[in-house]
Amino acid sequence: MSVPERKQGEDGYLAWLPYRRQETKEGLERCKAYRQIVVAAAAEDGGAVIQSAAAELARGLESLSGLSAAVVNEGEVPESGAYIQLALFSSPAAGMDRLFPAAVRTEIGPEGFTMQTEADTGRIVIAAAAPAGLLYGAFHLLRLFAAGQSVDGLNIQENPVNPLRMINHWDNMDGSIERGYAGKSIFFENNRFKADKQRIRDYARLLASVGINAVSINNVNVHKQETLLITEEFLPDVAEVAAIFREYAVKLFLSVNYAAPVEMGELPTADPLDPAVQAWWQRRTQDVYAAIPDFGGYVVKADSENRPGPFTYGRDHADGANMLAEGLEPYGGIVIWRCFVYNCKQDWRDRKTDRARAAYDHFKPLDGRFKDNVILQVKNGPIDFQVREPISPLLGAMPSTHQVLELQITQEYTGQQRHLCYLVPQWREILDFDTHLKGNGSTVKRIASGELHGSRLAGIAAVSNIGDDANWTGHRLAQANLYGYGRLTWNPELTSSAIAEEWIRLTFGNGSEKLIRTVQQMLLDSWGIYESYTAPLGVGFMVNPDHHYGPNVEGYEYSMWGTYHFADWQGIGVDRTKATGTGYTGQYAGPNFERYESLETCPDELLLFFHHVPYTHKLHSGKTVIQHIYDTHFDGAEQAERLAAQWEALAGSMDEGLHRQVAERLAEQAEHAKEWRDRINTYFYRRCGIADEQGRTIY
Ligand code: GCV
Repeated sequence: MSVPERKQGEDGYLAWLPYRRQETKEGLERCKAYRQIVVAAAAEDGGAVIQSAAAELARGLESLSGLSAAVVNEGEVPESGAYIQLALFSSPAAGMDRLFPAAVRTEIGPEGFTMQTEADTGRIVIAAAAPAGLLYGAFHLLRLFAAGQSVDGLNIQENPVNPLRMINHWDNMDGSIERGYAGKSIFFENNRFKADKQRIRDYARLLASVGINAVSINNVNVHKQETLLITEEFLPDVAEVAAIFREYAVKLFLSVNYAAPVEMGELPTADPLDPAVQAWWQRRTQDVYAAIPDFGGYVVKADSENRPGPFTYGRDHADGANMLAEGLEPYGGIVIWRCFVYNCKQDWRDRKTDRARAAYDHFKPLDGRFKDNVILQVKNGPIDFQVREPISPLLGAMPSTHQVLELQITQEYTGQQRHLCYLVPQWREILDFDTHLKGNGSTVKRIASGELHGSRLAGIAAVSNIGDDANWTGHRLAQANLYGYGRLTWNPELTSSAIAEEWIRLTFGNGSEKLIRTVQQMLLDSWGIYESYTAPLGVGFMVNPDHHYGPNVEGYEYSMWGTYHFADWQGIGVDRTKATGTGYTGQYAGPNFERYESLETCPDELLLFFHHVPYTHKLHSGKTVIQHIYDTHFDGAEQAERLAAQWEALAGSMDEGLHRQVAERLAEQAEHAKEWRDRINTYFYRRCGIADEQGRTIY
């Protein structure tokens, strides 16, 4: 039976899984040939995930080929011709020992897969030790088909590099999303779970398709209503959502309120060393596991930005985290304890007090005190997801403690999905950064994967950028960030450019080389462009308070102690050196400490993060700081216009509605970039009175 050609992916709902009809005869023939999927595994082997894998293959090939595809029993295996077989290593599929000898099998971890095309029959066998591997293998194969690649002679072995590959939602039960830029929550509305769960299922597929294996569904700022998620009132709903994610091998976590026993009026204290508090959490945790036997665990933000925590009782973070961990331990659950801890009311006028120091100062002394089922979640930078920050010195600095790296996919400080900002290049830089903690090559990616310190629990988590907008992310091109996050977390060696190309091909098809190359270049340039017209030289925080959108040089919300970056008529920047400043540089290991401490070696792009300098200070680029500010802001605004023009040239090569939607956002970005340019340039011109060398108009 033939499947009618349908609109594939125009509104963006199918994201990178529209499985567009293959454009070439060869590609089409290939997809037509592989429309039978055979599962060789017993039902008790994790049936639901394997069924998802088979169903995804059938759905994908049907859409790619325009003909119906089917999952067939082993008994109905076609005698000749190609088909796809999904097989666990333990299952008795024909030829398994020959295709996957012991040496190959031992290379495949619990979530990995191997894939081979049998030379004589053309059969493609995807094999794995466990169901999740089959699901990831199925999506991998679909990527090859969709990109129009040959599947002859496949011989692939893949394992995810990071054990935990997680998405954190900052969704509230009233349906709002903290730092959400693409509509409302897909989970909650009116202080309850949404009745229609189809969208959650569609989301689970998207996550699994890029290898995500864990999700927390509610905001780390846990308000009154979300505190109740671990009670009998909401656990049945949580269990229903967990079951949907389970079919796609994604484990569910909840953010919990540290003061829940008090908030719920059940105890007078949340002191972690109080036996009544311990028993309370054990009881609650038991209830959670009764509802969801494979529940992942708790995510906790404590003692930060007015959230409750163990400090109230004179206890530290290890006391707090361990108490929760004890309750989770019998069930294999974990505590993900966030290190985004700082005192937002701190007076920094002494020029020694420094928010950037906080995470390291709080947590480093606690190394070795956390239970084995606690992971500390550390933001990539010491401040807060700015367009440019140094790497947090806490990453890897606690060799006896499990850590997970935290990134932000939602574009809180990078244009809020109204501006184009492809973040994969930023994440690559973070992952490739050498901390030198155990000699050269002690990169963040080796810390994140757990390899550097031999950690049992490790990985990467990131704040989600999706909502209930038809296309999930508001800006259609912002989908590339969610896609890229998953792919990079699976394999941090993938290049930004390769990931961009994959995403473009899957999203827009392979039909137009011009479209592929143009969008790829736009994505790759976008972070640099955004950086150039916003906060210069790593200084950060020049956004409006609270909502963090748009330029405001003195807009830091905790500015009651003066400007964030000490800009006056002579100079700008924060002296974070050990010699004369806050001493923050001393938190870095040897070579990095020296590099940042010295004005001579500090990289230009982070200069104002580490040093206070006169506007006339010469950068390595040869320009003065003030001229750099003027130049990058003029240039950035021009480049933002160029992005819009590049997109304009693609009119006619895609659905009109889609083209228009992105065009509108790019036009808005170009206008807004001018506002950024003018506000920043004017501010600094008025502060220092130094004219632009090129005599351009500064308003
Ligand atoms: C969820 C920043 C954001 C907050 C966020 C916080 C955090 O301060 O602006 O919205 O709160 O980080 O990561 O906990």
